[in-house]
Amino acid sequence: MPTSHAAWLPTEAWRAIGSHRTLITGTGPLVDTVADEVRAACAAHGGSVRYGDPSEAERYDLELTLGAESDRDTEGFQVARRDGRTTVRAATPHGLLHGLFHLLRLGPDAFGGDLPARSHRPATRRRMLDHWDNVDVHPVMGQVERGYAGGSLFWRDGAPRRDLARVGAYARLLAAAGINAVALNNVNVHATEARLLTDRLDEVAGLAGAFRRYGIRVHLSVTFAAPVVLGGLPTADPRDERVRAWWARTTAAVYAAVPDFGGYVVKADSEGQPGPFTYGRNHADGANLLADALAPHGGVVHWRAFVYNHRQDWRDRSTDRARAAYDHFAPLDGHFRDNVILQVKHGPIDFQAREPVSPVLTALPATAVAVELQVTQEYTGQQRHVCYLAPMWSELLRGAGGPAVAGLATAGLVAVSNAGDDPFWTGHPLAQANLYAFGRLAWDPGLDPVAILDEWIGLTFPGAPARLRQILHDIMAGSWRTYERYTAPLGVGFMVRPGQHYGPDVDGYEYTPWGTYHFADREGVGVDRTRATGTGFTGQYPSPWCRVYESLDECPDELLLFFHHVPYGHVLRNGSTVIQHIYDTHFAGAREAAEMRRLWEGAAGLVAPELYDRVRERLDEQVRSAAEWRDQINTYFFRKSGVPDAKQRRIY
Ligand code: GCW
Repeated sequence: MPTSHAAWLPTEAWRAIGSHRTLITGTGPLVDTVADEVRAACAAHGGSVRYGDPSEAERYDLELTLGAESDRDTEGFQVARRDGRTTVRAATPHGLLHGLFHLLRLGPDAFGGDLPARSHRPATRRRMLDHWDNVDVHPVMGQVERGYAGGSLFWRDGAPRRDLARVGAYARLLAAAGINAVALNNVNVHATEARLLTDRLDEVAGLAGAFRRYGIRVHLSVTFAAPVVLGGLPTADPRDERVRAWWARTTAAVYAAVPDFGGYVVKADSEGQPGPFTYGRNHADGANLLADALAPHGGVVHWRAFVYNHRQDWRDRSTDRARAAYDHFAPLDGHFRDNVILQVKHGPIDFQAREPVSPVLTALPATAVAVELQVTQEYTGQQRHVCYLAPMWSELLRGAGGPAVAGLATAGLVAVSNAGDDPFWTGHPLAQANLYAFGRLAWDPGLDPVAILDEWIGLTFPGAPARLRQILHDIMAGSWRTYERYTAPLGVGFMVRPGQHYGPDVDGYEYTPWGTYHFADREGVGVDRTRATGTGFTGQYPSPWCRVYESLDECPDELLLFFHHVPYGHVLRNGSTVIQHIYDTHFAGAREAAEMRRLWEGAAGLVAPELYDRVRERLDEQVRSAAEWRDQINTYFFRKSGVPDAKQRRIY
């Protein structure tokens, strides 16, 4: 395997820590990890480290101390600097590790003027990445479903990869971003992958060892049909005693092999995966079955709420995919065990560049909820386009134009990973920032996404001239908005090539069973989801959002076509008509993509040539693709509406 890029942990980023004298007190495997990190930093930058009792004669610039904070169950830590000495105190080894990475982010500021004592702790307990990695190469989806960064870090062609060093390096990057849980395999669990739970458990144990060194617990995606396909039982009915006993036994064996195992992830009754509906049971019955097996060991089940009819008749206007999660799960609130975490995609459809917040999140006060984001850029340019997603996530978390997700994700944040065996980890080198930013926002949803970007730039390109930092900032900060401008307009979504989900195909999904339609005709476009005349989806929101989204006057422009079918001449809140807005944003978006490429030329000679070339090559594709999007979308709507562009630009 080629050596991989250092991402946000290059040796140079450790200069401040590595050039001072550090004392580490505490014991345990994770404290050893902390000590190893500081030792490596000192070896590179000339500092010194003492691990254990302080020596009388020495004076330390930095003290990392375990066991001096009262709050024993968090991963928190406290940082202060006084009288020329920086101190990090934590009650748990996990806290100490996070404290070390906090100092790394501070850089020289960790050793400058006084810092008043400040406590830090994560907003949520579980900050998790889901891998959609397959063990076997799937005939359609490949080694990693929706993976745009090469192969899997864990498996190749049906066999485990032996390179645990690379997994260890990955774990280290994740820990430095604040992530503490990883689900190893795809939620679509095929035949070989199902066996990770039983006879291939040693592979899980091996990976768990590599992640454990950085305080990360592993989880496994399992198939609901496991008692049948692995256990040879005639049924997987959650009420059947044999099934319950099988799960209890199998789970005990998992914990015998991996004592700190995190739990299961389940996609049930969804896109062809088996589930409790087969047995006339509901999703609380299904989730509780696994929860009961995990409970004695302290494990959790992440039960996905991505349940909808993917065999819908496009002629049927009464079925609305957006309603599905709420319709299935809101009635079950209060019926789940404490160790069930309902894992809900942030939007009601499927990781589009713009969606409202999923209303089911607001309807589960008695259920532990995790919100699922997609770091892998399935619908946002597949890591061929620069699309820095943290501003979108931050809007969702803070509640700009919708309910604030941060307060609803009571049990954590989960995201689909964008990493693979690519030398840059993420295919597009700049897509590393999405992985980093997800971890940082999961730790603290209140962080400013642009500040996170600058932090990532600072760590990844330490010592870079200000000019390079500015170029990266200018290319990336607004790139999600740019992507939104040249793709599907005003929240309507899904105008992508079916199956692969890359590039424009306006009617690609329009007459399919997938429930993702835009209903454009010669008069107008958009999905009427109102209570008054549409599918009634707006009624799933609590006040004030049920009113805001229902009302043409109040609905945010960005979401207009998600909630309403309007004539092309409809005037937006921003003063433009819908059709003119489509033209204007598409010309602007494609122009901005070209501007990104122009800006990148200024980075020549300022970054490693391989990185420069990789980014340039992808920007070429982004510029091409953005122009294609612009022309197909504009032409389509011009032909449908017959309304010319007020600025008379070229439309085909
Ligand atoms: O967005 C869709 C993807 C599928 C994926 C599914 C899911 C893993 O196209 O590839 O399957 O979502 O989230 O389960």
